[in-house]
Amino acid sequence: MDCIFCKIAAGEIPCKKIYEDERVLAFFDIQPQAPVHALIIPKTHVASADELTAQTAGVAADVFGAVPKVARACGLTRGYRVITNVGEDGCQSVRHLHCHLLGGRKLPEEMG
Ligand code: DGP
Repeated sequence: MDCIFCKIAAGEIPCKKIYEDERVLAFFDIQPQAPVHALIIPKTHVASADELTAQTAGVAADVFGAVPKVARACGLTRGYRVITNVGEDGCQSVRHLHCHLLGGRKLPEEMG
């Protein structure tokens, strides 16, 4: 499968790693939109939140379970935002489920 995040998870494409365990990987976004902009991905390929099922919901739990660890590793003591884009209207450019973790400044109130 030609998936850039699968290749990053497999170590075939380098990244600036923040956190890793057996099921998830977190690394800095290549196009940061905040002083801290991390991505958290499952090592298992799921295309987006829209593809989740009762059988694969644990993949989302793994990603969300890593959120506080990544936030602490990034020093985000004042809060942050977690976003997952889905599909064309959601402006999802990489079709591998991922959370954006944004922080390091007061973020705009607007969400869309
Ligand atoms: P989204 O638009 O929600 O699918 O976000 C995908 C993000 O992935 C986007 O902010 C840019 C980032 N990205 C794409 N390719 C790479 C890469 O090769 N390395 C890193 N670190 N980030 C990438």
